[in-house]
Amino acid sequence: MLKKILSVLLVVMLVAGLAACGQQAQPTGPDQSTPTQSTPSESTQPKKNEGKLVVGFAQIGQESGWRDAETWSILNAAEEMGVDLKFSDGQQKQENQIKAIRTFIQQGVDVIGVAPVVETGWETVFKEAKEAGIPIVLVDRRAAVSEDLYATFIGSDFILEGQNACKEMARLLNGKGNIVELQGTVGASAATDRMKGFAEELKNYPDMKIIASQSGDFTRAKGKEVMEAFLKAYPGEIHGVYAHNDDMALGAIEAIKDAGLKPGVDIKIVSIDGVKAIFEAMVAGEANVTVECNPLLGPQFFQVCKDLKEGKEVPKWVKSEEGIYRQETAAEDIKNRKY
Ligand code: GZL
Repeated sequence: MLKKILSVLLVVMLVAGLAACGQQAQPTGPDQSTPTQSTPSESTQPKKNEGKLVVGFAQIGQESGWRDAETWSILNAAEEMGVDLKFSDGQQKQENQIKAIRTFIQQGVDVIGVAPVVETGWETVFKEAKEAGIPIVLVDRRAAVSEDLYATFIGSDFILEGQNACKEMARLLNGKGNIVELQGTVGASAATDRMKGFAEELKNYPDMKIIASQSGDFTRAKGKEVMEAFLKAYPGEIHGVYAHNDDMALGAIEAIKDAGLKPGVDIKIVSIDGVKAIFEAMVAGEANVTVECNPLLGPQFFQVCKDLKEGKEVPKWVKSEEGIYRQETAAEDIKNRKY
């Protein structure tokens, strides 16, 4: 539903020619509110950004419910905190994000935020931002650049998320069984480190093993497609699914049901994010665990931007605090979920 509203809004805004750089997104929030934001074109660029904080944000795209929640949080926080936000939707392409960053540099924003779709390929454009005296803030994903090219990383400990997912899978399988892994976008820090963390922890369970791994690109559709292939390749041999995000797990659940099996029972499902749809699946008994990855980073992001504009020191990593949610308490937990 959120996706449908988002796409309609996107079309409306594109027709209205509001695209400043890349596509603009205006999703409604978890409470279905639609935060508005000014995306002034070049001509209205503030001279020296007196007083008002002017921030450019190069978002990845709209690939998952988690991403939509993060976008909503950033748009909503900009409105609540009086930030002049220039927002670009990269449609999951690095070249669009790089283009947007160059536009923000020309516009003379105070701070540039980016959620790097992949870890590599940022050196040149980050150096351009540094030469222009504009700090870069990494939001929710890391970039493989030297520390002097970004002010801070605001996001989760993906290795810990992978370790926790493995511990939960071991609890569900009593430490014994075959697991298939649905990996996130190839080259994305969230995928690389969630894979690393799970594999590290797996060494403690000699009777549990990953029999197949493949990228589902963090999307529900690809997650279903990959799971269909796994079920054909390993009939009756799969005991658990480890998905790097809930959207791919939801796709896998569809595939398992289409194959006449019971997800959450015949095949245990452990994923990461904590979006509402996975809580609904857990309430229905079709998923077992979600390891939370907090997308509501808007307020933290703009507080860091304000601190940077005022010349304050910021830590190199602003870590998100997150929990682990299980089927047993999902009916209660779902009442308090914000996204
Ligand atoms: C994590 C974020 C990941 C989510 C996915 O910080 O980058 O990207 O886990 C999203 O749902 O697509």
